[in-house]
Amino acid sequence: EEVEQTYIMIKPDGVQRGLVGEIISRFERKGFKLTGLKLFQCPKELAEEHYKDLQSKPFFPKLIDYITSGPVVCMAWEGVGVVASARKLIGATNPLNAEPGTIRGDLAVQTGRNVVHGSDSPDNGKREIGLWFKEGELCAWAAALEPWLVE
Ligand code: DAT
Ligand code: MG
Repeated sequence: EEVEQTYIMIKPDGVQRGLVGEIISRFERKGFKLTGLKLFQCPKELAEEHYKDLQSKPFFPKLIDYITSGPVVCMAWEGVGVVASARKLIGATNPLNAEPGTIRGDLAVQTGRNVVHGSDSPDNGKREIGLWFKEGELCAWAAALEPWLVE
């Protein structure tokens, strides 16, 4: 298994509903390392760049309105296999199909209000962290508990 980075974002509904602590806790307790964190009002251009692969979808304008409708919490997380593991912690895109125990399965009901984003590949993890964070906003740090999490 490789050490990877993923971009996780609590969407405006997660912030408005007071789920920030709950969501961050799930990644912390799993054993991943937080390397970037900020509350941020996303400009339209950045939302469009982030979701550019979905540009042709009929729901694209609504998606951009949703993501820019209030502050989001931007996070970079690092760890062994973190990209796929974070996707499992988050659950299926449609919260009604997401398993109980996942963030979307426990905390959301609709695709258009699915509270959290997670990168879908290590390459997109790097791309998205580069998109949402400036140099100097990320913090490389040695986690004292690491030997208790990774052999
Ligand atoms: P995910 O967020 O699980 O990676 P995705 O990358 O396919 O899902 O889509 C990005 C976001 O776009 C998703 O979180 C919510 C929205 N979306 C996707 N499919 C949709 C649909 N069929 N109707 C409305 N919104 C949709
Ligand atoms: Mg996606």
